[in-house]
Amino acid sequence: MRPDELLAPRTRPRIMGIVNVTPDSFSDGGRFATTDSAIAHGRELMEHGADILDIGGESTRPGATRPLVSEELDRVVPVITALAGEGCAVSVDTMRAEVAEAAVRAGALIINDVSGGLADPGILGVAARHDVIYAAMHWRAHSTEMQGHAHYDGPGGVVTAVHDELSARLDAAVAAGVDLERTVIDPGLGFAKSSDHNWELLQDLAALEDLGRPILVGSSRKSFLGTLLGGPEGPRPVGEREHANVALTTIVALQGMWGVRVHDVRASHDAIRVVERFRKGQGDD
Ligand code: PMM
Repeated sequence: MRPDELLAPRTRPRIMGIVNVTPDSFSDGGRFATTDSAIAHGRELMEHGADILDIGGESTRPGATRPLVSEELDRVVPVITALAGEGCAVSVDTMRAEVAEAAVRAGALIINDVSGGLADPGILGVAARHDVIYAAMHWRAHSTEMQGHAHYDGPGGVVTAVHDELSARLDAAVAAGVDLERTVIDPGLGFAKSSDHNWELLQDLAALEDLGRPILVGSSRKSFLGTLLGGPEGPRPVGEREHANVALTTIVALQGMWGVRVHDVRASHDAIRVVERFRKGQGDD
């Protein structure tokens, strides 16, 4: 698979299946922490309909402490080597230039940088030097402090701020030599955002379209779904948010977005098939 094929227009969103090789991810922490279990999980997600496997070795859950670079490399590189070697389209979820470089050498086709180049600007140079896609997410600060940055007081609120800050990240990427045609943008649900901010962004994803780039959305198992579904006893637990996420996949697919980043690939794949069939109109099968 070439990067161009991953970006080519298509009638349904790409499914990016999440493979977190971390002991402490908020949603699946520890379950796929070993190389072998992560590879097996990646294969299973491909069978369930994933188009891309997003492999990450750093948890970005609120308050998480960062792993050493060497730890992150040890977690992701063997998994990427194995899965890319089997022909899977692999994305690396990292904010670090050194990890991105090693991941691309191991076969990753996408650098998924949740910081949009803010955490380690050298990552933009890595994307520029290699023939890969650079996915820039909206981000303001590392996990330990990000919720203190959830303020969007300017005109247009969170949607305008995310639009303008992503636009600036694309400018920075291009200035570093990244081909704009090889970029993807992501509103960064849950990153320096309150629940209401996430809903406002979901309601107005189309506002990001004038940046002219494919849009990736990651809502899977995030706490704003737990808040929505929770009751007096507290938020709905992480493992019981999937049905709500499938509803969001449906909404995102109906809006014609480029991709969804999800844990339960089969569930979102089913939703996307429903949207595709629904759109075909009567008379087709
Ligand atoms: N969310 C998480 C991690 N990486 N990458 C992109 N592009 N978009 C996201 O929304 C995103 C991401 C955090 O979720 P996880 O801990 O369940 O992987």
